[in-house]
Amino acid sequence: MSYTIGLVGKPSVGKSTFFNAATMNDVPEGAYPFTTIDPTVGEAYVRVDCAAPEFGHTCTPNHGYCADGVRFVPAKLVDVAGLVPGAHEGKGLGNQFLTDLNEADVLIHVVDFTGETDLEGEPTEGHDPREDIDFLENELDMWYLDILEKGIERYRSGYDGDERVIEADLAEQMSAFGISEEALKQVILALDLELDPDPWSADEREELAREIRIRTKPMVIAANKADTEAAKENYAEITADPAYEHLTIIPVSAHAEKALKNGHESGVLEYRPGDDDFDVAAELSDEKRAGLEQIREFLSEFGETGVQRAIETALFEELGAVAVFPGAKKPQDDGTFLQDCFVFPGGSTAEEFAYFLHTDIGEGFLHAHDIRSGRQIGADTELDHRDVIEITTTN
Ligand SMILES: Nc1nc2c(ncn2[C@@H]2O[C@H](COP(=O)(O)OP(=O)(O)O)[C@@H](O)[C@H]2O)c(=O)[nH]1
Ligand SMILES: [Mg+2]
Repeated sequence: MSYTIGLVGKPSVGKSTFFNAATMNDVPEGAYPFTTIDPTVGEAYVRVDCAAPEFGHTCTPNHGYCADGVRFVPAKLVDVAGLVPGAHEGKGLGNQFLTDLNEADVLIHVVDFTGETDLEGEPTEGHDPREDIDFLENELDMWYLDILEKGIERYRSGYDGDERVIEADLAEQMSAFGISEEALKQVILALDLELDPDPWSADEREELAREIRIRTKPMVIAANKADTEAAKENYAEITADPAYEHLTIIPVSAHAEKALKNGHESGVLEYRPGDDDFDVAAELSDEKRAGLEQIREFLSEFGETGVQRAIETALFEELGAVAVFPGAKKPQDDGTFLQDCFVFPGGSTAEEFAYFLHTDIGEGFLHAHDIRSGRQIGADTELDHRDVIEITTTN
């Protein structure tokens, strides 16, 4: 299992640029956990400080790669094109769009913060990026509402005399969103609604759809093209707007990330994705040098291009995932060490981790060891980010 991150946004905001930048990499051939011929599906990475140096060894990753003590752990990235007004009604690429969205555990909404593309992605001036943010949220909410209404119909068309339970019918109808009956019940009650849809007004149904959407499709906003003055101004204004406080907005220059990765690949410079600086390794024309200096300024202002940060915020902050290394203290006889690093739901226990690794390991679970402290831990112990865990089984 691996998480899927969906890149969404109207046309011309920089989704493809972001996607290409994020999925270009240093990975040795054969080290991909998933290969695909679909050009809109690729392998991006989250950075995790490697645990191997703490044990005085070098890791040998099965997937992704390690660069100077930083593990780049794979995560699936999908370029979900086709967001147009009315996508939830099947307009544009409508249905494919919704299928792709369904599969995404978390979204990165790429927004053109320059205000120089309108809602259809055509050139304009002075467009407010807040409209794009609202637009996507509304589009998702309408999609959820459609399904919610179907769940209410399901409830109403149940046999007379048969005891209907609204949260059960909604959970069934919304199974693709992975929300449990209990969680649904809590959302309904938190909105002060009765556990019976008959008295729910149209506004209340919309509000409920929105709450369910917020819980099941977490998202971050990539404030793209932040390398331009217009985008910087909008970024400052929108992040100060209390109406947008509920969102995590990350300044991004997909362009800069792409340029640095291209430069790295062609040997012109040395750059590790997500770093706040790079080294120029070749003689360059004045023009190229000036371009790179602009990128350097961007990095010093924002700390990084934002591509890595957007991906990592999506998984670690919005989804609350953690990365754990299964492993032993020492390299194996064949020299391999800390080959794996898995990203999975935060709050998972040692036993759940065992099941995550393999059903046999889960079923045979005896106990586990926290390799760093040397302490034995029980089945119910919740694992922390960057734990190194060795599992002992009965078989
Ligand atoms: N200034 C600036 N332009 C960008 C950036 N990312 C993408 N663009 C430009 O925005 C336009 C649309 O980019 P593209 O990736 O094709 O957008 P998509 O339609 O959302 O996939 C292109 O002209 C890109 O060069 C960025 O970070 N900064
Ligand atoms: Mg594109």
